[in-house]
Amino acid sequence: MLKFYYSAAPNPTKVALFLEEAGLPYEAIPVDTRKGDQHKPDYLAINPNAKVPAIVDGDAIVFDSNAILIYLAEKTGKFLPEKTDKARGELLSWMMFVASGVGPYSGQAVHFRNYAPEKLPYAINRYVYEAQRHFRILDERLAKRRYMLGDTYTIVDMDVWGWARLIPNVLGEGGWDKYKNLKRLVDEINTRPAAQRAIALKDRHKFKTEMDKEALNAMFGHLTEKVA
Ligand SMILES: N[C@@H](CCC(=O)N[C@@H](CS)C(=O)NCC(=O)O)C(=O)O
Repeated sequence: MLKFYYSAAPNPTKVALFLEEAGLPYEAIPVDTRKGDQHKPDYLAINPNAKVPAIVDGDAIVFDSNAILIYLAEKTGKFLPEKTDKARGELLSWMMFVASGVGPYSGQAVHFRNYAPEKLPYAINRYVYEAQRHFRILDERLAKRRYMLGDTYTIVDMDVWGWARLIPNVLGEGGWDKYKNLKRLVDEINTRPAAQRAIALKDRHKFKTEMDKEALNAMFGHLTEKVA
């Protein structure tokens, strides 16, 4: 059975959404990143980047949420747009936009707003600005179509949902104010039973919730190693 290495964080949750939507049987294996499970040799053999999610599907190992979504969609033939060059171009472009923009900038905005030991106005402004800019581009696209690629619900919508559903955590209070179209998509996906099962998956295992010294050191290697 497909093994799904996960935590309650946004990137694993979008993969959980796909698995639930597609009805694929899977074994959910917790990786408690606040306890440092991501750095254990057994897990590093699956994902050398020491992050979740990852999957093991027979002899295929896939890490990075965006790669996993593309892999699973192509393997099952589900949640893909029509088979045209135009649609494939849009699919890949928006998947990479989320992978290289929405995810990293949202993650850094959360980091500098909530976890950095010093409140650095320059860093907070840069990452919140960039996160906002990326969400605005998604919102503008969704002003003209129901889903990211048109009339069909695809992995791009799942990818977008992963971080967009956490906009208040990323941007702070009032975070949703400027993104009505994006909110419409997130609200619609939230009502899907598969999304509710994906969000509830974390309750199957007891993950550490405290962000104490052990958790900070496990997740933020730079705290214990000065390189610059
Ligand atoms: N590009 C990767 C990013 C993965 C990532 O940053 N995962 C976070 C959870 S959302 C994680 O594992 N954090 C624990 C850590 O950094 O130690 C993806 O999309 O899967």
